[in-house]
Amino acid sequence: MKPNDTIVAAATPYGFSGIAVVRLSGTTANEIVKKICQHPSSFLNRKATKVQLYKSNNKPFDSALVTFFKTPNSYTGEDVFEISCHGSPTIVETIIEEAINLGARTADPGEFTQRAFINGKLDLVQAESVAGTIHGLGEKCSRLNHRIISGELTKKLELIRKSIVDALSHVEFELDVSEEDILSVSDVRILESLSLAKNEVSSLTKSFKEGRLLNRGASVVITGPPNVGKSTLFNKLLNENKAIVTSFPGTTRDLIDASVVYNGVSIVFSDTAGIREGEEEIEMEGIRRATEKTHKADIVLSVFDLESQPPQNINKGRAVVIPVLNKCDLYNENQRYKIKSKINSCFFVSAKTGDGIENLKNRILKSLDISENISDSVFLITQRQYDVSKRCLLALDEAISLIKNRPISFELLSIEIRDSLDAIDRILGKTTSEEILNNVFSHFCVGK
Ligand SMILES: Nc1nc2c(ncn2[C@@H]2O[C@H](COP(=O)(O)OP(=O)(O)O)[C@@H](O)[C@H]2O)c(=O)[nH]1
Ligand SMILES: [Mg+2]
Repeated sequence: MKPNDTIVAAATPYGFSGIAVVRLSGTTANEIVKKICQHPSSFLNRKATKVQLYKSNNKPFDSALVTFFKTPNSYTGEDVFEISCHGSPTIVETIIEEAINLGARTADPGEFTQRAFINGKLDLVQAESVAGTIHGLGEKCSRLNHRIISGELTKKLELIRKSIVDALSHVEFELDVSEEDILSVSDVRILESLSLAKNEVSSLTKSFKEGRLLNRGASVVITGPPNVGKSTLFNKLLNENKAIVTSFPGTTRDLIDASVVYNGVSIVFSDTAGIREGEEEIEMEGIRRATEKTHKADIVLSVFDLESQPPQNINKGRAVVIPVLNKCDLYNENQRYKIKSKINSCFFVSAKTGDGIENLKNRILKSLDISENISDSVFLITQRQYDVSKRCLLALDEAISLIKNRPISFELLSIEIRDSLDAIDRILGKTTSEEILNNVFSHFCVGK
């Protein structure tokens, strides 16, 4: 159902800045902004107008620029106003307060984009990429989300949809006329269209591994016994002194996360409490969190030194484990050679001098297996897209095996094909439930 009220929110983050932008969208936005600006005439579409902002007691409180986007050619599809005021939290709050007094209400997270979706300005994969663009880090992430917002994933999904609809129309035809068990021309067409769709959906489903890494950043967890230099390595990899380093075992008790962009890819490093047994409660909680984080990581750097035990079987979930011998500035060739003969894949670094760090960074990037040239590929980027595309693939697989069996049950075939079609429509948000839609938009920030 189309909303008929007017929403207002700050489009820029809270704080002191050169300018801040307050955005309004809805049927009464025009009236509200005219009153706040005491602007008698209508605002010109897509033109910036210099105005004074007034409180309801007629006292001016700031000068601003108002830009008007007339329905339907606006972000939300409704009348939209962007008020660019001075970047002070008080001024932003006053504008929002005045707008509310004049009948607007504060927008929920993602509500502007939700309205854009309801009004058909973008589909659900495009909306998800709006969130990806804002929250993502790294050039590759921005470029991927930009391609999706521009409609490249949508185009791909529409082509798959077309193949499935083509197969379905032949099945419906066969349902009416076919009485033979021989392979008709139509059956060949059905199989061709379904196989085409299956190949495309299959490669999209596979693309999620890379899409997720690009969109959310890769998680690299640094783990190992206390005092082997995990925090020193963490700081070195980030190029800043974020974690506390001391010579006392058990210094790091909580998880510390920090992001860095390597080669256009965002990587979230986590420094963890060293794993050891029987320590006090706070440290034990740190160790529990470290273990949990390791299970969800993409890569685990399992750090040790010659004083500690080399890494044993780490319970690592899906992660790639890279054993890292730290403090190499203290060890000679012979000592390193001994380790290498035991753990072939071991990396030698000195977090203190920086030796081996570049190699380790390259190894991390290589383990993530992100293609060098992704400039024209589109990937699935959210778990939701991935789950639904797996369901689509399953239905297409079923349909293809049905058509290879004789006699063909066109009724069953039709059900499977409709399921796959429904999955495509769900990815695009054409038939997605209210609950899932709300969940998608609730992850946005307010004002987007
Ligand atoms: N010689 C040497 N000392 C290091 C190196 N990395 C860390 N250390 C020292 O080892 C001690 C423990 O370091 P820390 O990073 O707190 O270890 P964590 O407990 O594993 O986080 C500190 O005294 C560090 O200065 C290294 O590469 N070489
Ligand atoms: Mg530490």
